[in-house]
Amino acid sequence: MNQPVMGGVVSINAPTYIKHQKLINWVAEVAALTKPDRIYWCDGSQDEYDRLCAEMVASGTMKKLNDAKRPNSYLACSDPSDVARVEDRTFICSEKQEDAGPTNNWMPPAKMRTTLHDLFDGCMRGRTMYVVPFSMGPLGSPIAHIGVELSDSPYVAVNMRIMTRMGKAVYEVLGATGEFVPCVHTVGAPLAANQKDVPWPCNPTKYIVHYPETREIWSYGSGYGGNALLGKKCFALRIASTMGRDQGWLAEHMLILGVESPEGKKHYVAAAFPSACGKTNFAMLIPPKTFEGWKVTTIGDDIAWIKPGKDGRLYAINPEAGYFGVAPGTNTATNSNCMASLTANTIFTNVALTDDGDVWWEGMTKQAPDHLIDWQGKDWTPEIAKETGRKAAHPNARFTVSATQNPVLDPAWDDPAGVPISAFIFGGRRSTTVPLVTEARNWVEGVYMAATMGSETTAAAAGQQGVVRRDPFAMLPFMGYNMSDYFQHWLDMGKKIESSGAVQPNIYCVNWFRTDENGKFVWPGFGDNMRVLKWMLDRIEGKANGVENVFGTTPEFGDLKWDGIEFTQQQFDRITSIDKDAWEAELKLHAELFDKLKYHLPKELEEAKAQLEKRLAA
Ligand code: SAT
Ligand code: MN
Repeated sequence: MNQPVMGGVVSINAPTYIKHQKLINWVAEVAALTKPDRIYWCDGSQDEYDRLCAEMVASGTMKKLNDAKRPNSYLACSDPSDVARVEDRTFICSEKQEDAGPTNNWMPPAKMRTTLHDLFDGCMRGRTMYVVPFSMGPLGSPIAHIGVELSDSPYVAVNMRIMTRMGKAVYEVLGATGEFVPCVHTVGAPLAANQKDVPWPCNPTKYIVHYPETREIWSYGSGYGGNALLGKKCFALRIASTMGRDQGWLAEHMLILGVESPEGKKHYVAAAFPSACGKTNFAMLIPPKTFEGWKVTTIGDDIAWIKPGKDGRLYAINPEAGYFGVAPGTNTATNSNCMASLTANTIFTNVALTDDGDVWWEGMTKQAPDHLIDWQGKDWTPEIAKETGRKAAHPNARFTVSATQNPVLDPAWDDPAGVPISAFIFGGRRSTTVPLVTEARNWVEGVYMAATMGSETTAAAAGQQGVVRRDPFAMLPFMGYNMSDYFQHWLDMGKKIESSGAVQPNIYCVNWFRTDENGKFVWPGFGDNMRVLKWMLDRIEGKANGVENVFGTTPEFGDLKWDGIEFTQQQFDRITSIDKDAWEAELKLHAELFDKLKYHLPKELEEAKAQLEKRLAA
């Protein structure tokens, strides 16, 4: 279906199975602006995936890994300047600035449209425009929503096939008049006649733009992850959060996991952590051996869409169909389910290549191979690393893999009805101050905890790493509207559940990341997080004790199950102690945040803060 240029105007030639004239017109309009050489309509088939990958191998964008080692898998290495989301280039262009709020970059839509019009004019010259139809959520589910991404990156097309339900069947759901979110993406690197392409085209100028009112996404200049796979953060969080505000549901930066006790009692919990804080590991957790009979299963590892059910409870689906997870640090000890998922049919981005055509990243094995080609294509040896500190894999190197390869995928992961949520967990990366686990005494206190969450920044976003920033609900980079209105939306959801007579999910705040005087993590994390999870579930079931303190309810040492680990009361105190001075300083930061968010800031949260301060001073 590759169509040649005809008289300078590309032939649209939509497949006859597409009945949606508005969609076809929109594709024609974008093609007229961006001026690709060809339009290719993706059908989502395996054949097509294999063909596009083979083309990218031929063009140098990807390397095929050794089939004997890792069948049907590829390595793509990006331009060194295009390795993470670009938050300072991400815009929410609502009509009114206060609707984007103080945490988002904003520009009036009309002004942004003019800027983008100039940038997109001819931006796909010399390239193919891929039409990528996708469903976020099970095809045809009442909770799912459809998007169509037009992109000049074949890397985007194949990644979207793994990350979403992508292909021809989407057009059946759309019919002649169905709604879809239009997403336009370009790497911003048009090719002149006979100009040779580079392996990873991109542009130093970047724009990741959302128009919440018209529900459109325009992305310019990057081929990487959340900047380019527009179903993910752009649609499933930024645009979906505004849809959720308008329609009474939640789009959250949360993993969803199922936990089953030895007695066969099952709960689902949703947990929000900032990018690169271990959501994928938590979602695939393997309980310690001594937790015989406990089972953890995955619904999703990054995003949750949560809607009230007829019974008043909250039901969650994973809108995605794959995982775009952080590779470095992943190994058979930290996440053996993940390692098992990655044995085949995986796209790796920015990891290192071994001499026998496999992949490697820091932390994959105790001992690094003697020689590698690093993510920038340079020779790498442990000696070179020692001397220069150069990493073999980029710290934000990723894998893209289908959820169906996860050995602990929950049987309900694809259930259009979703799963009922018993608890919400909010966690940041904090080397000090925040204790291991705290249960909110009520919904408002829980919303306060989530709203004031702080976290040390990671490599998932361009910019300085390791500095504490407020990251409310782990949604700071992903909010599609005013953060204070979002807090209000959460408070309203709580009231709605309460008035329906259903039990509200418990809310917990956790911190796996407190360090000792040598900067080493005190809590072992990973599988041992099961100990905290079990306490939460026992609390929900009314079977576990805790003590009330200034912030909420916390377990004492004896309230957690310690079989199979040497962890002392002293170590426990280290990660649960509350340092009054540190908390006074912390509350000042909450005050700073609230001052920034004062427009529409819910009174209940100010009251929650005042009560906290009173208790802390007592
Ligand atoms: O680059 S992504 O946004 O897809 C990953 C992340 O930052 O969570
Ligand atoms: Mn994420």
